[in-house]
Amino acid sequence: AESLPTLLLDAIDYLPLLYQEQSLPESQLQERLAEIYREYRRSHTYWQTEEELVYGAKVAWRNSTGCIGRIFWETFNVRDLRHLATAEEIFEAIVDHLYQATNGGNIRSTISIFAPVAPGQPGIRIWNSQLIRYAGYRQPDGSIIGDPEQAEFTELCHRFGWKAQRTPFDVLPLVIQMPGQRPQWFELPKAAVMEVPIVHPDYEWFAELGLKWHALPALSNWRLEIGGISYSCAPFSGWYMSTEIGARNFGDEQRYNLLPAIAQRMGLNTGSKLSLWKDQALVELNRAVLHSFTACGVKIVDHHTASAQFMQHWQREAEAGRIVPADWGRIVPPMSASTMQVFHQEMQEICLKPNFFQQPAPWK
Ligand code: NRG
Repeated sequence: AESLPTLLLDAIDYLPLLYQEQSLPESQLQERLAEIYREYRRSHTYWQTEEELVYGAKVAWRNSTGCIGRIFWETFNVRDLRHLATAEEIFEAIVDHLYQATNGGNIRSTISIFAPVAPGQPGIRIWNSQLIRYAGYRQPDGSIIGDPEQAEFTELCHRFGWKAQRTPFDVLPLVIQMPGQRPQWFELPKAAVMEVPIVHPDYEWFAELGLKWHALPALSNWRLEIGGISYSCAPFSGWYMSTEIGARNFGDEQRYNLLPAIAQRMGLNTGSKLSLWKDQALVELNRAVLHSFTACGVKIVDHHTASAQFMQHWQREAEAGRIVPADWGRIVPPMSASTMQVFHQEMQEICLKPNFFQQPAPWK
């Protein structure tokens, strides 16, 4: 027998999963597969139904081994935007995504899915790694103002003609590239980007550090794959776990690197590693993030609650007869690890589909 192309094999994998988990009639499954096969012979691809798309996005989240928040996978708000044809239209839909998903602070997990990759062509791409990110500016002396993680992308934006303010928290423009065209950049409207000024519940001086962070984590460079079809432009967002900001974005030496400044203001003995000044500063920084988001009415989860929710998800999935594929190193939060149940849980990193996959940077 002739071997089937990967796209069809993946469709033959996904469709029965959809029909079984959603209790759709078996007779219709055979009919749909036959239809997909005929369409494939004509066009080397097939157009998914809205039902196939929506459930596929939810299962892709469920299969994301690095995500601790997967208990909410069924509540994913999936926006079918496959009909949009220009960068301008996509930009407007993304601004709309920001408003809908932020929802005045009561964040709703949301994904916006744009047209799939056509056979033999490049797909639509958003060049930003996240819809909202702060610029990083390399100084002549080698130091960086802003987020060092964004220094390379910030330089690209400059070359496109973007004019920067050079504060530590300048929101980067959105860069959208349609297949076979040059990338276009757009400034996000201020009102669409909710931000939280960081203050501390006990330390008044904390506000003087002038820190803030955006409310919405919105990943924009992953490829969504459902039933063999690739969506190279499918930005999605949920809400933050506090350590993402307090431990990593603010604490990492290669990011905002704030622990030394905070320890100094706290009067800790930074001259001795065994004073555990970094650990103490880390706790206060994370308390500040949780306090500030909560005070502003912006949804956020602490790492202890997230861990408990993940274990509950683990149990629920077991009851449904499924395992939870998981990457231990990405699930276990970056502080106080052993105080959480996830630390003591053995995990299996298995790649199931539908899923989100990394794709090469479009400028490389
Ligand atoms: N650590 C990154 C965001 C990664 C995804 N995290 C989420 N996703 N919470 C950061 O910006 O700090 N989400 O879809 O909610």
